[in-house]
Amino acid sequence: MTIELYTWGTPNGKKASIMLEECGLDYSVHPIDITKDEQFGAEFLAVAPNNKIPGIRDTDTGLTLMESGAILLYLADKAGKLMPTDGEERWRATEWLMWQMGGFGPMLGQAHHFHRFNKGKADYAEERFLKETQRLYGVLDKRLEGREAIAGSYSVADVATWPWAARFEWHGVDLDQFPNVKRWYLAIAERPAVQRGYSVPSAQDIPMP
Ligand SMILES: N[C@@H](CCC(=O)N[C@@H](CS)C(=O)NCC(=O)O)C(=O)O
Repeated sequence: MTIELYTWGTPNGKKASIMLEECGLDYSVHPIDITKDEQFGAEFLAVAPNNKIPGIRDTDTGLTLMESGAILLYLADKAGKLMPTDGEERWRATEWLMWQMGGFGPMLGQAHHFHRFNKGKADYAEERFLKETQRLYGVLDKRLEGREAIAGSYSVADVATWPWAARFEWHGVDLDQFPNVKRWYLAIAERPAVQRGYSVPSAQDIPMP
């Protein structure tokens, strides 16, 4: 196996497994059960010192990497796939990958924390993160108007963003209100590599709006 993937069944973990499937790279899966604090174990910390999944080790080179955005760029580079090599599309893919890493991930994650798991404990936080989630979906919907994929053609930007959109029920989003996102979401859900990658480390059905 070329890539050892340390992961769990969350959006950030699924980004990496979907990317590995899309790139057709050989990989082995090491489940890190974050509900049992396995992310604090020494073996995992040697790969991902921030104690958050996903992490990878490339057995060809010995390189270890944490941070899903960096992992996607590394795999794109290694396989020569899903990252435009030049021109505006390259920078759009980079821009929207950063948008996902800084917004459409952290904000949605906070919405899950306050709205789904700790409802009623902090009204201000619930309202703030649900509102921010709606705003981010509006931005994505506008970006996808007249486009099949975020950067033009399917890229790391879509691989990063899609698994978070798959949690639409958790952050209280009705995809019918974001028709371009819904069309994009359903098209990507049809991809065999996405279906395989979504079921890592264990089988899971893709949520359907
Ligand atoms: N910025 C990181 C975030 C990773 C992250 O938040 N991972 C979560 C699961 S989605 C985790 O491992 N949480 C365990 C913990 O917080 O202890 C990335 O994109 O890789």
